[in-house]
Amino acid sequence: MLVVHHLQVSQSERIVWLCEELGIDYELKLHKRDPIFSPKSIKDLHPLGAAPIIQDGDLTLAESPACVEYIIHIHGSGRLALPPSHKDYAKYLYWFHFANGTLQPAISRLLLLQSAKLDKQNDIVRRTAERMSLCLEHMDKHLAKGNTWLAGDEFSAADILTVFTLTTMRSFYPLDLSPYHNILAYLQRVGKREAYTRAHEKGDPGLEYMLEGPPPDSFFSKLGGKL
Ligand SMILES: N[C@@H](CCC(=O)N[C@@H](CS)C(=O)NCC(=O)O)C(=O)O
Repeated sequence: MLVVHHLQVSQSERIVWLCEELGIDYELKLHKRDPIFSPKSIKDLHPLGAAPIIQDGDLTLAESPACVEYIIHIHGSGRLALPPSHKDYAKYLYWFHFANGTLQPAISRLLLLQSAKLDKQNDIVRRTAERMSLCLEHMDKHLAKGNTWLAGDEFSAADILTVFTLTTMRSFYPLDLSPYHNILAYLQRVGKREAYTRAHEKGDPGLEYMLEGPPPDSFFSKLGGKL
């Protein structure tokens, strides 16, 4: 049985969502942050102690895109991955890798700089914020060109990898998506997917849905502002 370790309020929500979209059998193990980083139960599973982590027989695997590809190809008969013969294969590949190669690092850098309490006018802070805006404008324009989903007409693993950065990650860094109307319409489509709602209720029951423009409540403030 495939086991999915989900650190609550984290990017491992992607793997829960993937399993729900594929409708496969899996065992979900929930882990709570302690108080912000991984608890010992996650650290014991993998040298880096970061979620997601999946286990399948003797295999223990980390890294979101690796977990996604493994589950799709080993347990999902290739569903939600566009094959090389598909007309939108290159689009699929691009957005699949954009999620963890560009978008998530961009917001993570902002989060780090926020923690360093640098002035907003600091050159590095300004350039990093501009880079984030460029990423969002790029995605917004892509969605405006009639792309219902990131790879075109078909919902795919590229969407599953991307949505965390646009939603739950904003409770760590207060990104305002209000100017990006096409991203907001896209997030509304995501919110209507039953598998997304099921994953949310199983993985993070009680956590607000962060599908609207203004930044959601900060995760840190929910912890009483303490690190
Ligand atoms: N590149 C990894 C990053 C994994 C990662 O940093 N996960 C975060 C959750 S958002 C985590 O486990 N943080 C807690 C910690 O590092 O202690 C992936 O895509 O899976």
